[in-house]
Amino acid sequence: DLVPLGELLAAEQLQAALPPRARGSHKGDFGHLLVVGGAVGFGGAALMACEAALRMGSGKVSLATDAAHVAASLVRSPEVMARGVQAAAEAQPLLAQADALVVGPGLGRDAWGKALWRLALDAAVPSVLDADALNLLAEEARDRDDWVLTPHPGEAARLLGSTTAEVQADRRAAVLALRERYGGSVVLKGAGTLIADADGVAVCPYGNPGMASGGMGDVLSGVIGALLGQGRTPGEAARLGVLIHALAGDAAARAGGERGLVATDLASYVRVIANPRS
Ligand code: NPW
Ligand code: AMP
Ligand code: MG
Repeated sequence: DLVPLGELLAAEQLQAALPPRARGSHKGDFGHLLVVGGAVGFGGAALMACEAALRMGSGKVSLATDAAHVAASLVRSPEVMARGVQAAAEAQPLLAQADALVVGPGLGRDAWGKALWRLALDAAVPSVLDADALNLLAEEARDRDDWVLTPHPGEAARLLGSTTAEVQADRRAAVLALRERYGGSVVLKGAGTLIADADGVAVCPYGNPGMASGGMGDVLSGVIGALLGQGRTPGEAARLGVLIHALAGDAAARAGGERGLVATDLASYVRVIANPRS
């Protein structure tokens, strides 16, 4: 373990990467993100990705989800343009408007999820693939330069046809193997998240065990998707998104403790971290 894992991400990088907005900006300057996910029982995952994206500065956020979730989503987050899609083709007009996609939070792997997955991947829009979009990718491999894959160790194991223990035993080898096989930029989550992109491997030294609770990864996918929609390259979006998400988790833990930290606690801190002061 004397071999450096890769470049360490540093909080000091944020200020240069996140300058103040130009005074004459309008929402069209900050991208329209579409989140595709939320099978019955998992509507929260997709909605948390939407809310995180808004806090990361997306100009507009749309949600394509099971129709059962639309009313509740509007009550909780009226900023999100939530649409119920039964047949996957109903998502086509939404895909045509999007500058970036997040595909996968709570998507499921049944016929509905699979059909939406196919349509979204064929849209050739810069994308974050998370959760079930990764599980489906493991069943039907594809390779693209313009996506960010965000597996946790269990999803990474499915993508590599190995086990979680094998992934964790050599996380650097695993993240490089994922990038080799699937292209794009790859985020291997967990304590000491690794990012493999065209510039090599980066390590995130921030984040804390309070973040080991359901929905934290869904928030990360929204943060990275928002950055993709704002014109960042997949590598930039992955590195910056991981850094902001981890620092937001640390700020939330400082404020209220690690135990009992929940994913929706992060949103307001994402906003604070995304507006660094000089
Ligand atoms: P084990 O066995 O626990 O040790 P799954 P999921 C492993 C949605 N959600 N280090 C873990 O290992 C998601 O978006 C919806 C080591 C286990 O084997 C998905 O669509 C929510 N191992 C869907 O649910 C909130 C690790 O991975 C496996 C690890 C299923 O996603 C929750 C578990 O992963 C959730 O986000 C680590 N750091 N991390 C909602 N409110 O709507 C993971 N593992 O089987 O892919 O299940 O991640 O819960
Ligand atoms: P998911 O398993 O998809 O919900 O993703 C969990 C998110 O929380 C990822 O961004 C992880 O890196 C982060 N996370 C979970 N546990 C820890 C930990 N012990 N230290 C740092 N980050 C963590
Ligand atoms: Mg997840």
